[in-house]
Amino acid sequence: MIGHGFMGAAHSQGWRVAPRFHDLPVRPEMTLLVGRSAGAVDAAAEKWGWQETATDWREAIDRDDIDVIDIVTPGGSHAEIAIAALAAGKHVLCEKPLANTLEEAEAMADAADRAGTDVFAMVGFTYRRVPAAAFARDLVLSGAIGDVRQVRASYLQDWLVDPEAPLTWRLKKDQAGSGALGDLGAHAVDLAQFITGQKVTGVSGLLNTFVHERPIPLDAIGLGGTPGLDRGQVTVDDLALFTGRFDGGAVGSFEATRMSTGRKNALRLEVAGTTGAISFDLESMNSLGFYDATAPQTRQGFTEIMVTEPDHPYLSAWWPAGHALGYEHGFVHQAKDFIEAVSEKRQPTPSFPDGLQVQKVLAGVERSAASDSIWTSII
Ligand code: 4PW
Repeated sequence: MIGHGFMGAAHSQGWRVAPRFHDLPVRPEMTLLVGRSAGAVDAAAEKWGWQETATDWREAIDRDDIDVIDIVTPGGSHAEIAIAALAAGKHVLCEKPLANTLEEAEAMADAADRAGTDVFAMVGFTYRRVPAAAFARDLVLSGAIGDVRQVRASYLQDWLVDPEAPLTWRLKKDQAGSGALGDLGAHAVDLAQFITGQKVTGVSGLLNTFVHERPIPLDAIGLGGTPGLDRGQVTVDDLALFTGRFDGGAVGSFEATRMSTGRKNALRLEVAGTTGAISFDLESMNSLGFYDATAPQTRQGFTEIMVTEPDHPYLSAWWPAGHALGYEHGFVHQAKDFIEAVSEKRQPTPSFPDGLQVQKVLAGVERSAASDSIWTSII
């Protein structure tokens, strides 16, 4: 695994726990953890259970005993590492968004294609693996809400409300590609497409930055860090708002921000169809709202389905009915799905072309937001 920040901790949990709860065809060995600072990577490896460490990612690519490269670095290095790994015949799991730019994402999808039919690459849109989200897709694709007409998707967090929150890499375009758009909006787009089975074909967008300068951090802790005395420029969006059309005829609205006061990790999706609707909220991730418009009128209303039954997606491996799961289980399911697909020589999803398609949506929003011709001023 290359990188050992917040996502490094989450992915480590995935690799470690997946073979202990799920019956997998092979058991992953957590061989090598790579990070630029020797002290920090050693400490992370000790804490999360990696056998060895290195300070140069090329060491992982060069080793014959490593089959999978997991990339959890900031987006600016995804393309270089993934392309080198695929050229060396390694399977790749890469954190989202796939890359910082459309060009990089295209090069990554090409590299995955060139790697041949026995080498696989997947992008880490983990929330697909939350059981309630996977169940929402099952419901929608089985026709339980009829034809999908409307999608309302938002991903709201609030860790950047404070203007003194430090200028971490997620606020720098060269490292993160974009702000809330790529960090959170990418998840909303992937989840909307996954649950509806439809692809976004066009967008109209607005991006806004509320706080233009922040303290440069002295260290990195989770999503934040300790603010220092020097200040630097924020070079990404704080808020992305956009509408989109889907290839199956649906129309959607999307909102992504890390400045929505009071919302901590609210990835929400409401899908309205001709005979019903579903409503998902990551902050209540063990349940799913379902409305059945074909039920007798006197009994209609959104029902809260507890998605904690063994017959719900992923849940047969866990606890008795009603015993809830949490954030990290998505990463366990991601590791499970990746290991199963790769060892059975099947393409795991979402593939790099799937990641590229989301990147096209992000790039479209940026183009639209920068274009005066789409914005209609009324004053
Ligand atoms: O899944 C989310 C990420 O894409 C997490 O909640 C945090 O926000 C970390 O990065 C983004």
